[in-house]
Amino acid sequence: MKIFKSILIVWVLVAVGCNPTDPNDKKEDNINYNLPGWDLVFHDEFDGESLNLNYWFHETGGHGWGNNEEQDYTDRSDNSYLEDGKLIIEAKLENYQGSEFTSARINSKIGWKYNRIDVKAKLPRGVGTWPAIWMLPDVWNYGNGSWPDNGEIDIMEHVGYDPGNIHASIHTHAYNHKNGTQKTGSKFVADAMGAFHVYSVRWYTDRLDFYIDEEMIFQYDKVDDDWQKWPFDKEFHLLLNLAIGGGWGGAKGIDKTIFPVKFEIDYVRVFEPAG
Ligand SMILES: [Ca+2]
Repeated sequence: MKIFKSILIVWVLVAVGCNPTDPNDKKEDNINYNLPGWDLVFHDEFDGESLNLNYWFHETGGHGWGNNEEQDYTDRSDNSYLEDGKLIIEAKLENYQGSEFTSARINSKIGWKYNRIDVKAKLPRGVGTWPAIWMLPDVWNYGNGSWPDNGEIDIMEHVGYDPGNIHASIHTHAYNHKNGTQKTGSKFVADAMGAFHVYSVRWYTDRLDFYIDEEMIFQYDKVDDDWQKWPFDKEFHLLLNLAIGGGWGGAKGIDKTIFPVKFEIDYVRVFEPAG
């Protein structure tokens, strides 16, 4: 009984002494967030025990997601979990709800605009994989009320049959992949599947700049106020997903020997211009 009381007291002290609201901040003291010209407004270092559902939610289902993708996205811990300070999105070969593969697609609950987003990630390897770090609008008020009229910002896309070629793109009513007119920049990153790199967008009122490890790989300029070319004047939220197959990712088939495969995200950090 005495031991029990001591443990209870220690537990109470620990509980009172810690701020329990954000377990993801426990390694914060070791990180240098100072970036000239930018103020940190949101970050998730993925250091907790499980994904912080105050920040993120899963989209689930296996309907192809507009790209004839072959995975079923689930919210199970089999397909997304935190490990060693990283968010792991793991695609598996398994029969599930009529699909042959499972994976995960995670959205931020928070939207931003005119900001900088840095995502440090290591990509999966293998033919048929299609990981993405990208953004969609919170409000769909232009044109058709849907895609592509309301815009898409692709910070990083990679397809496994073309290893190392990283793409950053925008889609709008005027420029999109349905008619082959999307605007894209690319860079070859030989070890994108073996090492972590920082994929970044810096979104200004008059342009979007895309970076890999501080090197700009693509710039898209606003030429006028026409929403058909520049719907990027409202808040967008972040998506992190690993598709399997699909119109682009599956163009050279799917190598079923690669599974399970992991898309690893070390952190997401969002900044606003300083001052
Ligand atoms: Ca981390």
